[in-house]
Amino acid sequence: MDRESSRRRLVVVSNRLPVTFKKVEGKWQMVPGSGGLVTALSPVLKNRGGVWMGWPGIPEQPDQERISELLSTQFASSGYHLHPVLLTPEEVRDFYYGFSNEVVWPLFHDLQTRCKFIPRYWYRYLEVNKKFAQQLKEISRPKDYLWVHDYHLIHLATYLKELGVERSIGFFLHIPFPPLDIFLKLPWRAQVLKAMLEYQLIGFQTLRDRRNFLSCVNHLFRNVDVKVQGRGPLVNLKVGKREVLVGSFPISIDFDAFSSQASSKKVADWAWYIHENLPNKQIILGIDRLDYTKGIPERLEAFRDALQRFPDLRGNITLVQVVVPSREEVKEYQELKGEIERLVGEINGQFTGSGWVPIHYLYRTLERDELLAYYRASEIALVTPLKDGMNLVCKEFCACDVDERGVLILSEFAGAAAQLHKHSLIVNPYDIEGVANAIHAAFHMPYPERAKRMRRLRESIRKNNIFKWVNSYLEAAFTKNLDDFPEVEPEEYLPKIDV
Ligand code: GDG
Repeated sequence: MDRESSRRRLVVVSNRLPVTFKKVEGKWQMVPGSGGLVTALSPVLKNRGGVWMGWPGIPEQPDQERISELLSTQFASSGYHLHPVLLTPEEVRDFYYGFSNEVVWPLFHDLQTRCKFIPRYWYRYLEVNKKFAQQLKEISRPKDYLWVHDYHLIHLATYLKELGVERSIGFFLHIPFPPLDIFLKLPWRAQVLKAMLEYQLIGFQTLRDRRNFLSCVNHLFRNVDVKVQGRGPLVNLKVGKREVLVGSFPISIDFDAFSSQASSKKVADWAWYIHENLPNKQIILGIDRLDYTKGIPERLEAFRDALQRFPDLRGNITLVQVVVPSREEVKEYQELKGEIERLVGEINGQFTGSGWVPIHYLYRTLERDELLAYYRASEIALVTPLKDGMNLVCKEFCACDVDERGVLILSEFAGAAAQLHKHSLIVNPYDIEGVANAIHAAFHMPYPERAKRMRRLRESIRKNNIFKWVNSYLEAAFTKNLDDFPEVEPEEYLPKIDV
C-alpha cells in the first residue's frame, strides 16, 4: 500500500454537498456554500486530506458531465475532493421531499400531524441510502473515518455493513430527537432506531435529544439488556452485545469570522443605512428559512398582540421579517408563505400610521454582508421556533452585535436555549401573550443591562465555537476510553415555569 492510500482521511457524508449549482445564461455554475459546517470542516478535511460526499442538489441532468467537471476542477484548490451522488427525479421526490421532509422532519420536530407515512417513501429512502453506501464503499479506504450528517442518511452504516465494509463511522443529528410517545408513531421506528445503533458514535445537539433517544432505546429494546455507562456529555450505551458512544455536541458558528466581518466598514455602513431608513425606531429582527417549524405565523400574532396591548410600541418599533425561500415546490410551504403574507398584510393594514409601517417583510435570500448588516442594525432578535435542533441565527445575531446593545428573545424549544437561556429572554413560542410581553420588556430594557447580557452571550458563543464542536466530536470519535472525557454531570436545560 502506498503512503497516500494508507493515510487516515476524513470522509464527510451529507445529503447536500457544500456547494450549490445555478444556471447562468444556460450554463451551470458552481457556487461554494458558506455555512458554518463548511467553514469548520474545510480546514480539517484539508489537513487530514479528505472527501465530502453528497447530492449536488439538482436532479440528474443531461449535461451531467459538466457538473462532474466543475466539481473536480473548481474545487481542486480547496485541498479536498467532492464526490457527487446523483439522484433521479423519482429519488428526489420520494427520498428527499418524501421520507426526509414529509416524515422525519415533521416527526422529529414534534409535528406528527404533518407527517405522510407513505410506504413508497420509506422504500425509496432505503434505496437511496444503499446507493450512498455503495458509492462510499468505492471511494473510502479502510483507515478513513466516515462522518455521516443528518436524518437523510440514517441507514448508511447498516448498508455499509451489509456490503461487508468495515470502517470507523459516526453520525451527527442536526435536528431534534423526539420524545418516546411521538417517535412511536413512526411505522418504521424499530428499523430506524436499530440503524442508528449501527454507528460507533451518535452525536446529538442537546442533552434533551440524547435523553429522548435513550428512552426510545430503553423502550423498544426492553427485551434485550440495555445499559448506559458514564455520566458526562458522552456515555457508553450497551444494547445486548452492541456498544455505542452517545454524546451531546451543541453545534455553533465561526464566531470570530462573524464578529470581524460585522465590524467591517462595508457592513457598518450598510447597517447604518438600514437604520437611517427607520429613524427613531428599534428594529426587531426575524430571519428564518420558510418552514413551519420556525413559528413565523405565531410570531406575527405575538407582534400584533404587542402592538394592540402596548400602545407605546406603536410608531417606535419595526419588525423586519426576512423569510428565505425553501422547499418551494411543496404545497405546505406554499400555503405557509400565503399565511405569512396574509398576516403581514393584515397587521400592516391595521396599524400603519404616517411615517411608520410596522412590518418590513423580505422574501428572498440575503447576500452575506447584507445579512450581517441586518443583524448589526437590529436592537432585538426574535428567534421563536416551535422546535429547532440548535438554531444558528440567534448565535450569529450575538456574534454580529459588536456594539453590545441588542436583546435576544429566544424560544425555549430551540436547542440553543440550553446554552443561552441565562442571558436572553426565554419564551414559549406558542404563548402569544408571553412573547408579546417579552417584546415589550426587550424594547424597554436599559442599555447597561443589554450590554451586560450581550457580553455574556458573546463570551459563551466565542468560547463554544464551531471549531470546538468539530474537535469535541472527533475527540469522542477517536477516544478509546471514556475516562478521557469529563465526568461532570451536565445539567439538562429545563425552562423555569412560574406557577
Ligand atoms: C439545521 C437545523 C441547526 C438564513 N438566511 C440567510 C442565511 N441564513 C443562514 C443563517 C444560518 C442558516 O441559514 C440557518 O441555520 P439554522 O440553524 O437557523 O436553521 P436550519 O437551516 O434549519 O438548520 C438547525 C442547523 O441545522 C445546524 O446544525 O442549528 O436546528 O434545523 O447560518 O445565517 N444566509 C444567507 N442569506 C440569508 O438570507 N447568506
